[in-house]
Amino acid sequence: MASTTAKSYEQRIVTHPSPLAKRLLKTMAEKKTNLCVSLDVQTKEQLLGLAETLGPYVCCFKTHVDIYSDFTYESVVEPLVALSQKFNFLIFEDRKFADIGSTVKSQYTSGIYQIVKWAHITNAHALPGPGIIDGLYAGTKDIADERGLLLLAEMSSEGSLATGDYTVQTVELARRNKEFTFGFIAQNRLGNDDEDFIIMTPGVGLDDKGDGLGQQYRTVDDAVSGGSDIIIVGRGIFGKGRDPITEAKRYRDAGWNAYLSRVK
Ligand code: 5BU
Repeated sequence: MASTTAKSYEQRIVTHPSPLAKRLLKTMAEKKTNLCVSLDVQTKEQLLGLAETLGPYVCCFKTHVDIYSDFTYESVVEPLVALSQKFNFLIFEDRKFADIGSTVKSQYTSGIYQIVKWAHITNAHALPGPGIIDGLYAGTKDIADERGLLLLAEMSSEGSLATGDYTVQTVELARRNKEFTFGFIAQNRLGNDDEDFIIMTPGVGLDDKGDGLGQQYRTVDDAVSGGSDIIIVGRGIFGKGRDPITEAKRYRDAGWNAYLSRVK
């Protein structure tokens, strides 16, 4: 087993090059959870309701801010940020930026969402090349709080083109700015042991194999033993007929036990 994967979250806090990653690892160690819940719901009432109920069980909530039908900055972002302080979780806007540096800088900082102001973490495709990292990093210039970027190195969906050499080159790109680019959305451990990239993994589900639209689910044990540091779960927790608190505890326990087995 690679030595990074065998290091505890506490050990990794000390040496990690990214201030945001240090904060995330500290949150995980304190709350004993490596669960990130993906809040893919339709309204702000559902979003804030889940954030309030599930706040104690997660290290992080992931949002798609452009899918809430009644979005306003004041009624969505401000209460979500207040909840993140109340329950000590980070916010990850799954924006998947994919344009030239100058454009992504504007998309990150302005418009109605102003993502950089409130999302501790965001992500980007490597497709456009190094300028996308430089542009997003430039967008953090006036922000006092920690900010971090994940590159999409692999995807969970069937037939994804982010494989092989594309994944290898994405890892190479992340090495450009390790204070900001602290890890990957991926299905496997990536990078060298001493680089300690954080791997966040979607496509995790204990009861389903897929969603009929290309999503593919792996078990928690499979993801974490393969090198995932944080499991991302959406419908497995709040899908139809499920009790979100029961399921969040189940995924949190499964994720934490899988992590403990890895660091043993
Ligand atoms: P689900 O309900 O657990 O299937 O939701 C998964 C979430 O993770 C959803 O918000 C996707 O947009 C997101 N996702 C993914 O499923 N697979 C990927 O490779 C990436 C993101 Br990148």
